[in-house]
Amino acid sequence: MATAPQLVTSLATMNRDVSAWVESVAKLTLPNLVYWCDGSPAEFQALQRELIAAKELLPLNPQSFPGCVLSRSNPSDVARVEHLTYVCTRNKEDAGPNNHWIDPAQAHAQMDALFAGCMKGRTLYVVPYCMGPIDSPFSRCGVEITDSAYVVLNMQLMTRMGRTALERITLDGKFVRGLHSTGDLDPKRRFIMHFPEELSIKSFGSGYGGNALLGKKCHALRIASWQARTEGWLAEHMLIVGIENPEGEIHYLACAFPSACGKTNLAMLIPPASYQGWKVWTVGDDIAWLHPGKDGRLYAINPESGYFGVVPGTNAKTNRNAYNMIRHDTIFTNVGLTADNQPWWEGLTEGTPVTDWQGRPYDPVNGPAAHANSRFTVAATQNPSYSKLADAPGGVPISAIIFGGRRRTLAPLVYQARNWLHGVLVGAGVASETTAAATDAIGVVRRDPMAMKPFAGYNFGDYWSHWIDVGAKLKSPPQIFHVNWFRQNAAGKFLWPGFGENMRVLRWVIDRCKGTGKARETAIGHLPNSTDLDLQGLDIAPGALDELLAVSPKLWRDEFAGIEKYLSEFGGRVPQALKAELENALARVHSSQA
Ligand code: OXD
Ligand code: MN
Repeated sequence: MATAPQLVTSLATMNRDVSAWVESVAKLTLPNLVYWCDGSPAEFQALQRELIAAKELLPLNPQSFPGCVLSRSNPSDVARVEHLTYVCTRNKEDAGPNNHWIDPAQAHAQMDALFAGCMKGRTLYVVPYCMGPIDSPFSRCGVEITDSAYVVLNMQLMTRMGRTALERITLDGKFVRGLHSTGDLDPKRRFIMHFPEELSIKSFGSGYGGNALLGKKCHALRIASWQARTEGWLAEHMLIVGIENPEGEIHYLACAFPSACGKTNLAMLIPPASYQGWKVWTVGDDIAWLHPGKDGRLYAINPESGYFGVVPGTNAKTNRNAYNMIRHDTIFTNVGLTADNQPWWEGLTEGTPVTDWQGRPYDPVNGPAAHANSRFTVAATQNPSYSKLADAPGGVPISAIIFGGRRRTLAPLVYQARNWLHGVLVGAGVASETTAAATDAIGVVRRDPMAMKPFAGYNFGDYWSHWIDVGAKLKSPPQIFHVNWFRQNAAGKFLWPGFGENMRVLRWVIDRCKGTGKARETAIGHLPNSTDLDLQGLDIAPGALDELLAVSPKLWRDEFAGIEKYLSEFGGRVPQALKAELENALARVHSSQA
């Protein structure tokens, strides 16, 4: 482990609550050194140099990837661990069947036993951070204590971190306490525990992104969703993107897709060649905090300041913005290497891997060169499509919410919910084939309401009620849609080209929000006719669009029966209004012939 740069003492006396907590944690974990992070570029550089000297980071080719480094995680620690992630509420029902639960007292005892003495010989880093623009009333702060310098570097890119955050914590008088240690990386001693009633998190035994960068999934989704319910807003697993038309009008969309379904790609999409004068502006690629505004619209901020994106598949054709963005000052985790020390991953069209993500000579019999869940961490400001409003304290007004999933069959390319309540049902019914972002089986369809299955910090029944309540506060609520970029034909070929061409679907979405887009009404909602989508210059197989826009009543009857069964798991916590909406949806699909 690297030794830390010089101790910054001034921060240690800035906030008594934080200092007292740090002291008590140090007493438990027994570190060699306590280091308060100030978030300065000099600090980042010093820590990075130390990790390079300690061979924990490898510098990449300084000509082609200046400022870039490679981290190789322990091979048993490459993804989120949902089966080891808990929400510890006093009442089990409050965590709901959607979360693993342990009694908070027992959870604390179990975690504190793991933390006891775990930082001997290590440095304890104190990482004050702010989720959201530093001057936004919607932002919320936290402090992560960690013994991983890799985590510190990532937190510096992903959050507003250091001195300014600590100043804001002192003004707020409140912060989320996140305690993290990589421990000995033994998967048997790995747990991620959340205590929403106490606004605290304890994470032990993993150094990987979502388990260890506590500002991200643990705070900005699990704890924040709880905070949001008590305070009247929504914390969601959504990208935020602005689409500007040639007349200069911008519509902001918030899109919820399960992990590794292309949120980062959609957030920085490059429109097709025929879309002259259209621009895309990224506000966020993973998380949105949504607040009802005084004007009756819904406003969104991105609580993060960086991207922790999936690397494989990124190339100049699929996502030129991301491809350019990660060519400098980027932390790569678990990618392969070329002979001249450039990062390499599957989907890259140039270069040849000689070393795989575990540092072994590359041999295809061992699997891919880059792990399927290998990641880049990069500051959002490096994104060529970074929105000027990404730092706006009041956020951006949302015209549409778009849910989506990875479905080979059933879900059409796009459809629009009839109203907010129907949209909540569409969101609650989201299902998707699982990906490598978590350590479970891949490719299995599972229910993932609002793409929040791994991230909602409380009972989904209460969560849907809260969604309905937030909608009731909005005079001009966003329109709600569902998309599926992943539909396949009988031969298993994707029917829709995806990536930049998704712009055509977003255009229809925006036209619908403006009241100009045409649609047909079906049993599941409003769908475009093939002539209602802009297909100019699109090369698509004959008949593909008809298949993409088909609604099979038989399959949807089964789907709604599945949703009904799923909702019933939440018993009395499911809002009556949602049950009634489901009954209506079922009745519509039963009486539908087409
Ligand atoms: C992520 C995820 O890392 O959803 O964003 O797993
Ligand atoms: Mn995510």
